[in-house]
Amino acid sequence: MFSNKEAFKQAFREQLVGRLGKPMQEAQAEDVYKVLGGMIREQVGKNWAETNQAYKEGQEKQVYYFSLEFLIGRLLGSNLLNLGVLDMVRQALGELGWDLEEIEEQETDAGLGNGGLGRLAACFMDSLASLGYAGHGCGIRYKYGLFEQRIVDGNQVELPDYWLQKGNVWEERRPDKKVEVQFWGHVETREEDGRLVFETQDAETVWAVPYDIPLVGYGHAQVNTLRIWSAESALDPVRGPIRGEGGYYRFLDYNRSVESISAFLYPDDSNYEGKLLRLKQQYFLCSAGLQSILRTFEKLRLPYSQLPDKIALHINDTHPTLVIPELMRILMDVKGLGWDEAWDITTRTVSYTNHTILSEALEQWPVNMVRELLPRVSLIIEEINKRYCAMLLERYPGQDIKIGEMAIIHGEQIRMAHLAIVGSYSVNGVAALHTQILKEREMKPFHELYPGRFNNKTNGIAHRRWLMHANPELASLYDETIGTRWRTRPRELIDLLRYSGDESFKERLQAIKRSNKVRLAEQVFAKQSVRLDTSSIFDVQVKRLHGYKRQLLNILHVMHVYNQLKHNPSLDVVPRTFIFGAKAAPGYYLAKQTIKLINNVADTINRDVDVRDKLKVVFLENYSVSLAELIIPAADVSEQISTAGKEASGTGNMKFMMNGALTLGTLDGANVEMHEMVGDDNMFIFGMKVDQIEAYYRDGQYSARKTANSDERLREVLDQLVNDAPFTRHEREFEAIYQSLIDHNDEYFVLKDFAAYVDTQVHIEQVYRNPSEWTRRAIVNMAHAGKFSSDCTIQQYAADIWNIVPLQNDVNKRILS
Ligand code: 26V
Repeated sequence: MFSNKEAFKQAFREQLVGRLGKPMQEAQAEDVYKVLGGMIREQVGKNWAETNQAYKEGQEKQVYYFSLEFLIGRLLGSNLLNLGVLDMVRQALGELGWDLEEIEEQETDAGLGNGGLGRLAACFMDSLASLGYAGHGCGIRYKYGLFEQRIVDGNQVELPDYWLQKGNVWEERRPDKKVEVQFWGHVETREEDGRLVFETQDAETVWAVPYDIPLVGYGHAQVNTLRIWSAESALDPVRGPIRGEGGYYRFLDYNRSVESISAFLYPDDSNYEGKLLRLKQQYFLCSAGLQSILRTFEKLRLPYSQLPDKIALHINDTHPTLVIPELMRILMDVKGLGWDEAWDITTRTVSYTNHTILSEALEQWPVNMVRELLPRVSLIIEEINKRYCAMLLERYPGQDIKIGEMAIIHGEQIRMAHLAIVGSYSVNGVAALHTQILKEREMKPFHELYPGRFNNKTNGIAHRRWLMHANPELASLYDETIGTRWRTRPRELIDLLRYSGDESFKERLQAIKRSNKVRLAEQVFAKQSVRLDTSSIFDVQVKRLHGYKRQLLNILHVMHVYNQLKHNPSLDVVPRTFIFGAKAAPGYYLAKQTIKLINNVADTINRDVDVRDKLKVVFLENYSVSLAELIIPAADVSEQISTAGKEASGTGNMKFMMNGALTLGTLDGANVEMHEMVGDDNMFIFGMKVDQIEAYYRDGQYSARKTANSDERLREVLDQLVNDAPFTRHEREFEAIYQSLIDHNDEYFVLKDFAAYVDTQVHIEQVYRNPSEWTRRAIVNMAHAGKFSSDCTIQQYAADIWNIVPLQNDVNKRILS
């Protein structure tokens, strides 16, 4: 049906009419979306079934990526692209009077993630499938994804994101594959044939029901699976325990409480809270995922000692760390293996990625909570800790403090990162600098104990979504200029370097940037009634709102630019548009205040006719994957300005680079590697380095107040946070921000880096005045961005961690046959 355009049109018409039960002319965009999605889904189905059949034979080692988050966004466009029918379908629909972009917009984003960590998981799924690896995702089918953000009077208001309201054409519910997950109860032990047997009594059992989403690769026939789990009550309404008077209502109440396990995604990605429901979610995912994986493995009829040869289990941060004790439990209690053998298998199967060193985000679960909710798993964790500490004691006799620091259980808390390190064979950081900090500081004693276990895998992004799909004009220009091989070998983008002096190529790039800016400006006007000047510099910071990401530094600079223009109206500046997009955790007061500040500043500036042609500020509501796809291709300047040492990698930085924006950044996360590739000339680096920051944290010599007092520009903007003009709507409105900077001594060195930031912004303006030079720098960046394709990252995970190879060609052929 997709072999040629006419056949597609024919099939499409038939299906649309069949679905509508009325003439085609009456179809709405949503109908078209549903029909098209259904057709794609059906087309994929055959290859999916064949792939699963091939995998069942057990030749390929399977990777399972466990993650509490998969921020996949929309699938229609990327599926069309990966199936190689995007252009044909766009044309066909056009001939039928439909605009594909409008159809794509009918799809609700699957926002099952907070930010970088969840989006990375989604990019990895794309690369695994596109490179022909047998790699799958294992997650939770949250009924509500990350909240929808509304801005009301400048404040963030959170609305539930009921993304499934209009149905989900991609998923397949698989009730036949459901498994039981147990909570609560108590453990009884008895001896059987000289072995200790553990049994959990009076546990509460819930159903985990999987929904499968096909993962289509680009240029590969095989289709992998993202399996997301939903919690359902296992109570029998007829024979179950809840009967009698009021029984029906209690039955419904109970069902709802079970369903709450997969009801929503926790929206705080930077602050750990020991919430029981979150622990339930984590165990639910680990137990359900493992059971289904082991069921598949058992069909191979191999001994469990071969599990590590056939299966790799990867945990995305510590959130799914319970995979480790849960695998131990199943191997021992269900499969009858002894401790040593189970431990050997587990630690040869599990690998772990660390995504943050922010101490406030490190997970620790109260021993008591785990003991009650997961009594058997808790015994296993205690045993792991006991054996591990005994080993430490042997190795470090008399060093009790060190052993306490390294223990898994300490002060009645289970430190999940320690459990993840001890129970896995590989621990990786997500950028070179981050890994170095892990090895030399944060996890130093572990690195000394297990030197071979630590490694770096710098993050990457799916260039198919972030370049080919988000910026099709740019992608076509590349095809024309260097051929199409970069689409599957992104490092070949390096060939663009040859055109860095080619003026006609530069002009075409500039035209594409302009048209992307126009596209964004149209949307901004439609949604927020703000008119953007598309010849101004689009200076963009889009990412979660957090103190360490320093949106505050950005907005203080904007305030300063405004002040300058007010003091000196004839000042010759390059017109600028500052664009923000960010969601704040609902309980993070300072982050929400920062959003309010940005909106106040935007309001004041955008209304002021004095600066009308020079300055605009917009805060884009509800930043999401699909909004990112619109914003990033339109950016000139990419703001990556975290306090050095705090941003593990960043992935937005890579998306902007790939779309030809120049980075204004600190030497943090993957910025460091970008800088190594493109050099000082092609990036705007400023601010303190990790070592300097470290030194200040150590010796306590930093005085924010002194820094503020010695800089008139800072005094002025700080004053404007609390005085009643021009950005505040009432006196002391931003007192809390002021206090965080002055009274609490500016934890993230916003004031310390202010001067350097301002200078660098001036430098940016100078370079922008020379379009040819600006574009030359953009080309250098785009040419080097191929290294940041997640294809490269996944190849390294495959070779160094998972020990897998791509599907053999004959399997591919069979799938196609
Ligand atoms: C942490 C927590 C803490 C407990 C409550 C729920 C929750 C949910 C998510 C997270 C994740 C925080 C870690 C994270 O997102 N790290 C980001 O990972 C990106 C991908 O590796 C990386 O590029 C960013 O620099 C890093 O901040």
